[in-house]
Amino acid sequence: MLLSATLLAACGQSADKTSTADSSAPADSGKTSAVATADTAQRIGNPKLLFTLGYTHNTPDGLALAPNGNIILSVPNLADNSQPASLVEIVGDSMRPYLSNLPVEPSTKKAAPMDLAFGPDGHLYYAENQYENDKNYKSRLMRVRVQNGKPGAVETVADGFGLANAVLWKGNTIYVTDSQWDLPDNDKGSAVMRFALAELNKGVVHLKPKTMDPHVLAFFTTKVNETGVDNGADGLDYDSQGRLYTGSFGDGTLYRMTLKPDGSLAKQEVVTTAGKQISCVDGLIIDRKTDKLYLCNSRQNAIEVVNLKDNSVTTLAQNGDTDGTGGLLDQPAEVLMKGNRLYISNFDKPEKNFVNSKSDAPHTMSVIDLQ
Ligand SMILES: [Ca+2]
Ligand SMILES: [Ca+2]
Ligand SMILES: [Ca+2]
Repeated sequence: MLLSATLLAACGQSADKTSTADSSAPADSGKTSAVATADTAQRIGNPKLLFTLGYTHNTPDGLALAPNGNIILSVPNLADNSQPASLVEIVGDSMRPYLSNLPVEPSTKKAAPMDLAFGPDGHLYYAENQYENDKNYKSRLMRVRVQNGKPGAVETVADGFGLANAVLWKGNTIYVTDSQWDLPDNDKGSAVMRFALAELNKGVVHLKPKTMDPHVLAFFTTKVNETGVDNGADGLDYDSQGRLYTGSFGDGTLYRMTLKPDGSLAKQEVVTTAGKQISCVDGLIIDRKTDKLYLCNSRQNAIEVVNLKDNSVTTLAQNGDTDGTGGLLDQPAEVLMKGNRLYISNFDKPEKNFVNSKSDAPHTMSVIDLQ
């Protein structure tokens, strides 16, 4: 029912635009663009407000399901990093502090936690994005030691990332996207890295920037468009067959990676989607019961659903420029599914030519209850 309604809404949008163009602005009819602007974006779906965060938590991002059923949210505060970054815990419809004294990177003096996930060892791992503080490979993969359900010491397990972004555990391997992994002859690079838990337990792994480091599983090149953003591989998850998916933040390309039994890369391919062209991929999650991939289209204030059985795209929710009041999407960055509920963090830190025009209060978390 929900998808039917979405399709009908999408059809209605096209019909309206066509008739408007025919009657009053024929010269513009060719500009019925794939990229919605603030003025033309149609309201689709019904995201609801979960809660608002104060200015001390101005940029919510990563989401991880904890073993006890609560959700851990990272707050890198990149929109206003005069406020320290932290991790908070979502309990029911409210939040409470989880870990507030994250270790800063020694040279930037900032912490910047992005995506996060609990490992098979029970500890919590988070990617760190120092790229906006220093582009010289200062980002890290961090581990929060968890004992009796409580967060304890935080330690570096790998460093030398350009912009560590999403993390994903699958068995005893952690996969990490680096949205800015460049090579000497390619400054539009990004990568999916992989690390075995056993290796992380031997000591800090030091990546070798601007090389095809042995931890690089797959490498990508961003096609820079009118946003000027060259960030590549971003969100990360795997489907019911164990195939990995990531998407490019800068150009919206969705990629599938098939692994060999030994974990090395067998095949890397572009997922050619049917229907809507996706212009930007931020955080994503796959419901492995249905093999539907839910992704944040940060640029268009939208949550898209890709049915991996036929690669069709439908828009679950979308709205124009907003401050996020009432739970409207305000540059969604990450999605997490728990039961039938989709949790959405609103990053609200726009780039050029994004529907979202400015970072503004309220700072918000949204939810969509799936049917
Ligand atoms: Ca770059
Ligand atoms: Ca806002
Ligand atoms: Ca906004």
